[in-house]
Amino acid sequence: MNTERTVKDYSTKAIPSWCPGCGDFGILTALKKALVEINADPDETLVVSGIGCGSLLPYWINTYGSCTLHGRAIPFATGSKIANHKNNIIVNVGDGDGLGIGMGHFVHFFRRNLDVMVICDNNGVYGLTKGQTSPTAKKGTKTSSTPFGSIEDYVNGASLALQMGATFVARAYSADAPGLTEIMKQAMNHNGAAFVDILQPCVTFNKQETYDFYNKNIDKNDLTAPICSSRSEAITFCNTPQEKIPTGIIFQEELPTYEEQVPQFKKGPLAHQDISQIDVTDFMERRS
Ligand SMILES: Cc1ncc(C[n+]2csc(CCOP(=O)(O)OP(=O)(O)O)c2C)c(N)n1
Ligand code: SF4
Ligand SMILES: [Mg+2]
Repeated sequence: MNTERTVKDYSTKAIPSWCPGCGDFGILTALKKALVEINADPDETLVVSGIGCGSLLPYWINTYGSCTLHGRAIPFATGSKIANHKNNIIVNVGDGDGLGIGMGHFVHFFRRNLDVMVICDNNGVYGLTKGQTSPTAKKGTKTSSTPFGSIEDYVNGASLALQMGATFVARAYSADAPGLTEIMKQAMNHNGAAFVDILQPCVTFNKQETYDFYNKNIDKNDLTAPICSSRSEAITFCNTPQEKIPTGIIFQEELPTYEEQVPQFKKGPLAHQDISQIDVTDFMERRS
């Protein structure tokens, strides 16, 4: 345990405007604790989100932060990582943000294996716009947009991330503070693209996946080792209906990251390289 920084170093004076009891509070607290555990320098940490209730998180954490456009957190974070690959970059998306409008970015992101952690505030609704059914809502979910129950089946973010090459995939519960903190810590320590699906009760609009529901239906796995030992086993595991919802580290493997394979990064982050003396005349002539 690091003693150099405390949660206070990542805290802001402003108080979150989430509804009392919202699962997003647990995510913010666990993220701060995980940053303490890895002793992350707030000046070298960037939290990027899109638009949504959970996506307001960068306002209330004392690191660099950006609330981008709805569904566009991942391309913004990718550009930031390319510009300075030494920074610790966290992407925080909602289920609508990451797996609805932003799904194209979500799937391509994982095949690149950039060393970035993506967390998804998975509440099964579009919270900010008053609780419409989101892509992760189970078939039959009743909300204002599907009053007779949704007809479509749901998107399984963990399975999708695995199929696209994510090298660390986990599922956590926002009310399990120690478990979520430990999973985030391991995801940030992992060298590669990590995805953490966070079951997050929306106390205002999701009347099915409540704290009571999750407290009864979660199967908490030990966090000392991944649940599955191969990618194919993990994909099958995620796609097989279980009696209870498993949380824990589903799969992890070490593969070369995108950053390690870009020759230009060997001299250090692009943002720190002196480009004042670069002569592009030859390059421009060859292109004309
Ligand atoms: C391009 C665009 N389309 C739609 C919206 C409206 N909008 C804002 S947030 C949101 C959904 C948020 O849901 P989710 O990502 O699940 O986050 P939550 O609020 O549940 O945390 C939508 C549709 C928008 N801001 N921009
Ligand atoms: S609407 Fe739901 S997700 Fe949004 S702040 Fe309220 S409880 Fe949280
Ligand atoms: Mg949502």
